[in-house]
Amino acid sequence: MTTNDPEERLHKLFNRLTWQLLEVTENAAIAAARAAGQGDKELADQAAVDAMRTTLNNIEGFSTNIKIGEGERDDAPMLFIGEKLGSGEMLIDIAVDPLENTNATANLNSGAVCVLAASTSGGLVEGSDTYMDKLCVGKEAAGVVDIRKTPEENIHKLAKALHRDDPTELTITILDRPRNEELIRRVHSTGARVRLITDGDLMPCIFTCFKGVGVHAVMGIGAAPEGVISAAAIKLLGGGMQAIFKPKNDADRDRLIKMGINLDKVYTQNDLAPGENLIFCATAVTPITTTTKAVLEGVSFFAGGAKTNSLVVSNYFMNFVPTTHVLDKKIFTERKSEFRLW
Ligand code: VTB
Repeated sequence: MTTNDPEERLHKLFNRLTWQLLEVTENAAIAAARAAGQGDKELADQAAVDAMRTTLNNIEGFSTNIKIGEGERDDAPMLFIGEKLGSGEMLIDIAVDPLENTNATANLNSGAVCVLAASTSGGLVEGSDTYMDKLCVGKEAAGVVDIRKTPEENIHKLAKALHRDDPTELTITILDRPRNEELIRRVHSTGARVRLITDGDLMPCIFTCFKGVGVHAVMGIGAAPEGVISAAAIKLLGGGMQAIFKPKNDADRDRLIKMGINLDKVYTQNDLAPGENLIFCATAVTPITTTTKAVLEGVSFFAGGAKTNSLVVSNYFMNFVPTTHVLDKKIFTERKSEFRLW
């Protein structure tokens, strides 16, 4: 059925694109999971990058422009900024982290995810693979906290916004890095509970938008590509993000300025992901957990196939999506009777 209503047409196109992009992160997660547990993070990263590139190249109806890609910072395999994939008519911008948390993948620990955000052209901020100071909170605290204020002040404001008498029931996720040490100390001083993570601040940023998962805020300096990707999801989910770009050296500073980044500005989710139509897809490679929950199960293989679990959010759709992939039809058909849903 065709329609001439532009809004309805866009809705239909974006619904189709959402499922197509889900396939991109699903395929990347399956590829990364196969290469996982070898103690080799590059191997898993390369597998995810290759799967993403192939799937993006084959998307029908769209071509994609990589606006922000991960990997420059640590010379890892990557989808390059400016890389164009596919040959469809409609141009889509993509911010991508083919494999977020390669360390966890290498040793089959929890917290690894294949993730991307997409928008109609111009809807995602272009930025080099640099650092970013982040403050992410859910809806109630979105207009209340201020990244320019002290951590102590923000924690107390957060507690009040979440109707807690004091901060001891709050859980604040922070990347365990020397650059965040001072912040960690100051958050501890408020009595708030700190969840220190070794890698992977992207999904916790998004979980601040969900109730009941024990992620009340993410604070501290992490990577910028992850920041832009999480901004898209936070905008779609109605949470609040504040971010300041933190160049790693003078050359990086110059490059960011040339790209139009204002280093004094506090960027919100709306600045980082200004697009009106956005899509976010994340497929877990290994389980994605918070302090209280396993939010997404990782990839599991069975004879003839694999199961994946994803979080998909767009202007028109939001859900956790479990998928069973038949990868070898012959084996799957022969062994179907043994197949279990979990
Ligand atoms: C984080 C985290 C990533 O990089 O952004 C972190 O989310 C920050 O960079 O999983 P450094 O490791 O350079 O401090 C990762 O840990 C890896 O990209």
